[in-house]
Amino acid sequence: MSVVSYQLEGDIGIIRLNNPPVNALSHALRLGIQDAVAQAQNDASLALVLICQGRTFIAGADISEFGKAPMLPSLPGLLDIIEASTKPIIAAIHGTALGGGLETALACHYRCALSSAKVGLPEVKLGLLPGAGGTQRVPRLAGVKAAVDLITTGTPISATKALNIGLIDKMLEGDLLSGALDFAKEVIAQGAVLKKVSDIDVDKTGISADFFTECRAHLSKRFRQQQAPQRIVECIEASISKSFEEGLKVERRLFVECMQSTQSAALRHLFFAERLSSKIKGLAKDTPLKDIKRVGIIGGGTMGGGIAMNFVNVGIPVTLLEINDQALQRGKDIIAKNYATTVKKGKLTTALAVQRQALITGTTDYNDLADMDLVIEAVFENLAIKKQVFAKLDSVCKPGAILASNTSYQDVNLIAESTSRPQDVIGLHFFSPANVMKLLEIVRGDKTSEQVLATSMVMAKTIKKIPALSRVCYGFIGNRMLRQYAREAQLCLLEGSTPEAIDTVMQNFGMAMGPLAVGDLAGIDIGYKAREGLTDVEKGDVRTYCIADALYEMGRLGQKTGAGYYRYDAQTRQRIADPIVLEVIEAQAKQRGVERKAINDDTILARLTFALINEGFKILEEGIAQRASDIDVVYAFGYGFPAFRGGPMFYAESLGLEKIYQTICQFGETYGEEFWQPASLLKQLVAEGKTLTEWTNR
Ligand code: 3H9
Repeated sequence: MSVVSYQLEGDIGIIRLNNPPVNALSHALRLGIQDAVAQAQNDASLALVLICQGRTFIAGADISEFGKAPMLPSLPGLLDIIEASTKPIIAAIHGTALGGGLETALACHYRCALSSAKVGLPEVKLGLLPGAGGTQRVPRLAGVKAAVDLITTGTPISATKALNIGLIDKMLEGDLLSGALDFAKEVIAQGAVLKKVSDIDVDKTGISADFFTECRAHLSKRFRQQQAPQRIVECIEASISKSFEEGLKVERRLFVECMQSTQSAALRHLFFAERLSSKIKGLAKDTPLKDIKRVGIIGGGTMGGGIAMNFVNVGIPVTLLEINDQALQRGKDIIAKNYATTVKKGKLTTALAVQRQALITGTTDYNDLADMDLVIEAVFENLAIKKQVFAKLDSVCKPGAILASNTSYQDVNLIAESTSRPQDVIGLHFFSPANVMKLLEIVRGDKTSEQVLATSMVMAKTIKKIPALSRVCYGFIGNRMLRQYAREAQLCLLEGSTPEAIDTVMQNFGMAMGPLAVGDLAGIDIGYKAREGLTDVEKGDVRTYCIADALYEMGRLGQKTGAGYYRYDAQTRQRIADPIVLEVIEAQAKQRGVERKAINDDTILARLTFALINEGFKILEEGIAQRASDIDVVYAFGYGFPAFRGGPMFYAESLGLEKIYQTICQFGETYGEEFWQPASLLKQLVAEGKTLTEWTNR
């Protein structure tokens, strides 16, 4: 079936697009629209309606065509043709008109939309800018400030807002096609005027001389190191200082620059990685799913409470189990406090917050979990306790219920063994704060059934999480890699660096926070207590945790005690470098016979990131992760790795595997082979001259 059809209905020509799933502007679609517009110029039509079939209006340019040889007509070329039509074209929008989709609508002479529709220019999230006139047409319709806001945030807006700021002309309810046809008749009745956005002058009122300088400064803070937001400002600035045609030239030049940047390649990689991570290799698409209508959560602490919020936020009732009434009340209070914060921020109404909390039932009786479709255990991180909980669940839960552990480290296979139904046991590793963080690591036990796996993937999407599949190993994908990253942070401290130097390097790299500031936020006691359950061999080299242990023993547990790797101002919570910490580090170095020497920023960066990458390769070669891009998803959505670097594995590829391999070998000689053994897969790819992408697609 053709992706574009054209049909005359009375005196209105209807151009229908049908390119599932999201009507992306592929070459075939562009060609089809071009032909339809050409055909309409010579027929009896007086106006044209451009409408899409399926779930949405055009969601943008076809991202999978980026980086390939251009095929005519280009999108800007097509939009010139649309705007030059001798008959007015009316875009009829439903679903989401995004990126090149909205730009297509803006090149039409009129726009109508269902009130449920959204419009936006999300290119910035792909490291791009709207490259088909968006930066020149939005300021003409909506003004400069609204344009800066819409295009630099990339956040779609509602049809109501779009109507208010002038991006659409008419809001419709009910059947879109009949509403659009009526609107077309109105346009014809009023003389079929060709309203071209490019003819409008940009309104400069209220735009001060330093408006754009302030925008740039604000954006360089908000989107640290990202190039696209700055270039967007340059385009919008051109919209007021230059003609439409000249402005388009600026936009085109900067769009091409963005398109060729590593930042955009990284963000586009993550776009597809995010969608691929929910697909399980070897699992049939039609694997039957289980219904998840009621969820039980064991443990009402920060984690359990946060997990509960995810379900009630999408209308799934939760039964929260705690050890006694007091603990239960504490749990409910934490949830209430979280909701109160959301309401205070204006992100939720009080009524909705109350409605959601009403979906949570508290209990101290395991028998109340008998009817649950899914139970998630979020108790203390201790294998023996978890096994007891699962044995209990096995005795009370109905057959077929999914029994999940929110463990960060424990062996899901051992947990499963404490039940008579290991096929129903799975790891669902949420990240703190669980109601906010996007990532959900789904841990597949050796016996976890395909049905439980497939259901968990769908459930993750239902609660708006991004899932990534991991096999069982200590720490799974994320924390196993993090351990190596933390190892290098500790060794750098011991060998000559400081918390501030390390955190600054990693923040400048783009991490949301440096590793030591994260340690203070999470609590230094967490790692200490986790180590208590390990043998000396499992703990690893004492140099990798002696400083943390020393701080723990001094009662410096991080932010919660006002001191850890830093001191924290009691009022402002501002972190301050603390000379006592340096004394602790120096004392530990002396005790371990380590001579402290300055370590430069490049070395700190390489040591920390290459430790992550090397472990990522090991995780791949062992089959713990399904694919390299899943590791990137884990790090970008769960650990604050800068999205514009694409995740650790994409970053490795962009640096070149040979360079990483050579540096790791050299680190082995300098810092000890006990820490630096290149992963066999890395070694193999370098020897074969292959990239990670080639290996993934093998
Ligand atoms: C642009 O327009 C540049 C122009 O300014 C200038 C050009 C010169 N292309 O997200 P979903 C696929 S840049 C290709 O799961 P949802 C997606 O990979 C673009 N493929 O659905 C997935 O494939 P699969 C600006 C695309 O309902 C399937 O569609 N636009 C594209 O949760 C379903 O996607 C954007 O950035 C695309 N543009 O969400 C919008 N979009 O099934 C990007 C989607 O094989 N898209 N696919 O895994 C979105 O934000 C969401 O997909 C959308 C639907 C909200 C539309």
